[in-house]
Amino acid sequence: QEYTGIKLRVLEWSDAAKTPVEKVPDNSNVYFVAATLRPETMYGQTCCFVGKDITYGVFKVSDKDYFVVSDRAARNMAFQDIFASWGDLEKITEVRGADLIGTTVKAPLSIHESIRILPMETVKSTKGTGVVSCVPSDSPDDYATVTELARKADYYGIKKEWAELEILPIIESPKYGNLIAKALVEQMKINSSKDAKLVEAKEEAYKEGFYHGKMLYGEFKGQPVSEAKELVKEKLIKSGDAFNYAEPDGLVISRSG
Ligand code: ZZB
Repeated sequence: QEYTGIKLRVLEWSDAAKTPVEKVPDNSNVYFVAATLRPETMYGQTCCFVGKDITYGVFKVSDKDYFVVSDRAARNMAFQDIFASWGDLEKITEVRGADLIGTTVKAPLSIHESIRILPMETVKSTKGTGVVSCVPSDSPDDYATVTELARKADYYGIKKEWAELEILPIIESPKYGNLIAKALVEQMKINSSKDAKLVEAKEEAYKEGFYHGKMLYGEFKGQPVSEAKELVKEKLIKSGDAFNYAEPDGLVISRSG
């Protein structure tokens, strides 16, 4: 699987993360790295998800830069020229996902200056980086999760407004209008972030967006999604806000440990 790793820079740590991250030198840049297949949607990021029960490592990338990702992702990255020296990993500290909730980050291209780290129950520790950028306009899983987080903010231990940032229309499709994920979630009567119908909704959102979607926002406004995807990705890589991150398939990973 070929992902784009998006770098979301930490602005302020949550209280619970402050002690574990004391080990990271002052004045460093620390980034949550989200693995995405949809770089063209990054304008619409409203939060960033982690799994509460996943343990994240803070890994040294260079003297100034550190990444927050799962151990598994860091191990893969070590063999892709992402860290300073090939095959070498330097884990500075660890933080549990639950303790990261509420941290604020600056997400590249997002219309929102600052977004929060929030919990998502369906984040898989065995996929990507264990960090997921939330784009509720175009990802049905994300739309279902943010609406649920806002509805049950107390239960999730967050402030309601953290999950209620404006949802920006980024892509228009003839079938579902300018908020594909919202339209699908409503049409398919999905009312939980764990609804099995989300698998089908995601497939449909991918297809509709890619084959029939047109950009409504940003530098490539008016262009088909199938073209804008690569262009936005290149732009993010050029500005240093993203990099390519490839992942061996599940079988290989389970064999090599
Ligand atoms: C932003 C985004 C915007 C995404 C969108 C999708 C969509 P796939 O298709 O199963 O390979 N993701 C990444 N890592 C994880 C994880 N560890 N656990 C759960 N979800 C994860 O999944 C790739 C997509 O799933 C990634 O792309 C990421 O969300 C999420 F508008 O990033 B995406 C129709 C989907 N739209």
